[in-house]
Amino acid sequence: MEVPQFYIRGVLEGNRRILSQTLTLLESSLKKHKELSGKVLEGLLPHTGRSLRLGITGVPGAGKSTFIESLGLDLAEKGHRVAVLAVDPSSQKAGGSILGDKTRMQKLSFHENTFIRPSPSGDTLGGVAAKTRESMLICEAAGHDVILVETVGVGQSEISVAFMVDFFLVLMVAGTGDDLQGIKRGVLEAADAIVVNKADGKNFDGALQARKDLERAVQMTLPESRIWQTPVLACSSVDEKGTRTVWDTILAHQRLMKETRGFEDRRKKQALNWMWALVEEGLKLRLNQNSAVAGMIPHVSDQVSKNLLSPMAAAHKVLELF
Ligand SMILES: Nc1nc2c(ncn2[C@@H]2O[C@H](COP(=O)(O)OP(=O)(O)OP(=O)(O)O)[C@@H](O)[C@H]2O)c(=O)[nH]1
Ligand SMILES: [Mg+2]
Repeated sequence: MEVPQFYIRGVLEGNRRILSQTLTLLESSLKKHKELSGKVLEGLLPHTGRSLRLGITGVPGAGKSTFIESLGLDLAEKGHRVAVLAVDPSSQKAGGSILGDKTRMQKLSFHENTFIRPSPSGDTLGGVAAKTRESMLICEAAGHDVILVETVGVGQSEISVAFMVDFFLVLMVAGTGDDLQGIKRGVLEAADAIVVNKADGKNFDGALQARKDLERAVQMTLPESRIWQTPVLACSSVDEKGTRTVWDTILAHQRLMKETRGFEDRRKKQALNWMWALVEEGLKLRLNQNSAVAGMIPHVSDQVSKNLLSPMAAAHKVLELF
């Protein structure tokens, strides 16, 4: 096993092979790997933060990967260094498809300015999200200035991604009428833009109609007082340059956020939320590992289930021991 400096230097030099190795190290659950990756991350931290972090969510098949390939190629051609990461809760079980099928981003994966990393595996969504967040920092240290995070919008994963990016994009497809297609309120509130994809060929008219309907629905749902009014756009990820209007919108958002200090505030808030999430996770872990607590749990659980002890009193007992 190498020393931290090996990884730190390699990443800072933008060495792809070492960047990959560092991400693999980060994903390992072995204790010694965790310690090492912790040191590597600490060493890289001063070199992070200088990228635009973009999250893309949408139902399976909405075209997230195609969109990312199209936008990513366009940006890479302009000289940006693009990294693509994924949070895929389904990859823990069988059949997670995000970035699994490499052919979907073949062009992007061969470009010299890009780096693509499939979803890390993990026991919990929290674990996968944590690794994605740290992977993002490592990619930034390697000089990537645009990070695209793909997540499938089926559960909580999109919310954890929304909390780690500067711009959160919800990709939709036309076809289900004028409602918000089952987008959860939390997701809608977190969205910085909603994009109706596949606005091409025979879908074109339908997509434009869906865009209008969604716009109305968004206006009715979200308060007008926000600094940034979530726009609803339409695009085609298979047309050349079809994602450009979306990118222009992202840049306009970034300009506004930087003018109003919203950019820093958002990142600060995310960092603090992240810290507390880690504290909570750590506390739970320690609680579970505490032998005194473990010893009393069966008895206390039994009493609570038999109504001999109130849940509140039981919780106090457990916490007092800790
Ligand atoms: N016509 C058209 N087809 C598209 C467009 N974007 C994606 N597709 C097609 O839609 C299908 C699904 O696209 P993907 O990019 O794999 O979708 P995804 O959202 O990444 O799917 P998962 O990763 O499985 O959740 C593919 O057959 C794409 O070629 C588009 O803008 N127009
Ligand atoms: Mg995909």
